[in-house]
Amino acid sequence: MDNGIDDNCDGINAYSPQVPYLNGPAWRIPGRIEAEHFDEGVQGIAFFDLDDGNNGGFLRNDLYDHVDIEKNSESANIGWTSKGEWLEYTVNVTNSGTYDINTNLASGGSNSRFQLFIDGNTIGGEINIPNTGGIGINQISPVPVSNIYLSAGQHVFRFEITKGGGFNLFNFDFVSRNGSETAINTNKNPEGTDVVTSIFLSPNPAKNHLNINSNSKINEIVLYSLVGNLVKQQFFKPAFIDIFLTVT
Ligand SMILES: [Ca+2]
Ligand SMILES: [Ca+2]
Ligand SMILES: [Ca+2]
Ligand SMILES: [Ca+2]
Repeated sequence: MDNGIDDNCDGINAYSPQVPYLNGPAWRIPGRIEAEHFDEGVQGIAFFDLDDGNNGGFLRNDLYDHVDIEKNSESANIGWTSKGEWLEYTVNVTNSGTYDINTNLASGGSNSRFQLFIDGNTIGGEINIPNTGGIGINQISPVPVSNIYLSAGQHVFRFEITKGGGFNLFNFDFVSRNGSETAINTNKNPEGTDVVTSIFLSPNPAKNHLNINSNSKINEIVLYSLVGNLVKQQFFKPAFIDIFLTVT
């Protein structure tokens, strides 16, 4: 007889669902996802890390948090990376279309590989990680996976290390190849509070000059061309700014 009670539930190992970081909204695509803002959940559900505890001791330090996160001079990154480890991010693709995914990482060697997934399906092939000159924040380089079709709506994006390790992982940029658009992103800083950013670009699209203004502090601008090539990356002292960029 079905009494409505699951006999297998002992009431101790509470089911921990996979939800976006800090129970917030899914990360918007196109846009940037910080690597350390992987989903809430437990080992094997939202992430997999090979050793117990957070070796970097930053940001996420509950008993069940095993991913290794370290503070850096700008925000935070995943460190102590190894083959077999993976991270998942619940994302919301605003428009169906073709995207480039730049994985921004820093590596002192060239013996590592990663694979990206959407909803458990591989996207692109396994990608070789180049030697970017070291694992520091000044040695970050984008590793592209290009021309990926993503359908609109909510999905789970996964980054998985399939060979090697020892690199530092900073963030992912999802760049639409369907045209430039004004980005409005809600991000969270390492302390978990919301940073709402509205970016206004004019003209849009731009050819030689681009005006950028924002309603919150900006410390980095990354510009891509309509075909997804990196045009310019510039760091600023965090400030409320109006920027006039000359793109050559
Ligand atoms: Ca999962
Ligand atoms: Ca760990
Ligand atoms: Ca690790
Ligand atoms: Ca980061």
